[in-house]
Amino acid sequence: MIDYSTWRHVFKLDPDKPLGDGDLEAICESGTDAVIVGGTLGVTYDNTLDLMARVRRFSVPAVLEVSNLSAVVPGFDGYFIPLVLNAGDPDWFLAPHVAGLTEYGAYIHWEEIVAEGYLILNPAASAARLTKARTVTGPAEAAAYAQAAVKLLRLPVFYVEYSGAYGDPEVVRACRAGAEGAHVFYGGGIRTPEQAREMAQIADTVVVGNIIYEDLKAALATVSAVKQQ
Ligand code: 1GP
Repeated sequence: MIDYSTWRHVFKLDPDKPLGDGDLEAICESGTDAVIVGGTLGVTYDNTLDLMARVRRFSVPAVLEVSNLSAVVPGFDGYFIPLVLNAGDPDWFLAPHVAGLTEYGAYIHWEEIVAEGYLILNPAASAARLTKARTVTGPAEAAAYAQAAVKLLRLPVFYVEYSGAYGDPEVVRACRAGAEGAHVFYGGGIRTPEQAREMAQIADTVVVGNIIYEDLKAALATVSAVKQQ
């Protein structure tokens, strides 16, 4: 069973984006608590397998955030399964999950699976466009989504997803309050130690993604910012 309860900082690596061996080593040996492999576009079995094999050379825990049924690669420590709570296209809420279970349901090691209530808050993010994510009107509605995920659906994880944009701390705080009892991940637009620290004061775990590919040094600086809190 993957234990994410103590994670404060994780890096999210996109199988579709190139990363040299030296940079990958720096990420995996940075002191981060885990590496999440995941992306929205261009994720394939081959590029996911390749990245997993490379991450596996290091001792950092590695999980796959499943976004594409054809790219479910065995060998990760765990599998995060997003349920996009504000998907405007209902097919994105549960249809892919049912399709996957129809095919592979008998082979799944359930102790490796973690369901995430996923709230997409940046309308410009690829995942928002793909799922036709509904606009969240403000903190009150964000809190309601969190309550729906945690209190109604009893999901163990709530993921506040601002992918590509730095989030509104008020909204994240509302999610934190609504998701009481669940583990809250925050991801989106973290580029500085200050931003990492700010979101780490609200969420249980902060996720750092894009900046890895733009400014590795800045990405690495987020680790100690979160850990020194
Ligand atoms: C993306 O939440 C992660 O799924 C991290 O977001 O890439 O904007 O850092 P960024």
